[in-house]
This record gives sequence, structure tokens and C-alpha cells, in this order.
Amino acid sequence: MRLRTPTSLALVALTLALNGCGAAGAPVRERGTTFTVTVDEYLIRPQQLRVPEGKRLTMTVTNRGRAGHSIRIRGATRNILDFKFLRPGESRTREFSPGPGSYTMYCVLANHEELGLHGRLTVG
Ligand SMILES: [Cu+2]
Repeated sequence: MRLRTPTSLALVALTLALNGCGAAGAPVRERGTTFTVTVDEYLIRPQQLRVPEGKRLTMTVTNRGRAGHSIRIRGATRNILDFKFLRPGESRTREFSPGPGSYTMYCVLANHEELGLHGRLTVG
């Protein structure tokens, strides 16, 4: 087997990092009031989502994973929305009217947030 040079190893690492970003990290700006996020083990997509402020929003969470997930949206001082336990394949839709600001979307189960199941919801 041919030994790889440090340069080609660095390129492989860079390519993997870029692919990782593209898979979940591309920020999405949603101009409408209806949007969907998908969750699995252990990512939420989109991971950075911006939505309009001053509107009633309709959010759907779809679980594309093989485990159950319970998604919550938390602000600086309180939780503003809960999607109770979603079985694999299940979707649920909720309406809410968040104030402007930055929120965290995450899974409340076990250590799922720590494993990567979290994202940022920016209103405004
Ligand atoms: Cu989970």
C-alpha cells in the first residue's frame, strides 16, 4: 500500500470537514411562516434557521431517525415550545408566536443535545 503524504491527509481532513458543514450547518433563512425541521441521530436540520418576527409561525418537526426524540425550543429565560416524544418516522406540527431573539432547538432526551441534536432558531 502506498503511504499518503501529509498534504493528501490534510486534504482528506479538509474535505470531510467541509462535507460535515454542508450537511447540516448551512444557515437557512425562511421567509414564509411555515417551516419544517428534521431530526435524527444526532443532528437537527437546518441547524441554523432564521424566521420572520411578529408572525404566527407553523413549525413541523419530522423524526427521520431510528430513535425517539423530544424537541424543545428554549430562550434565554424560558422554554417556548415543546414537541413531545416523536417516534421514528413521526411528524408533528405546532403553532407559536415567538418574540424576536435567539433560541435553541434541542432534544431533551438523555444526552442527545450533547451528542449534537441542537440548533439555533433566530426570530427577526
Ligand atoms: Cu433525541
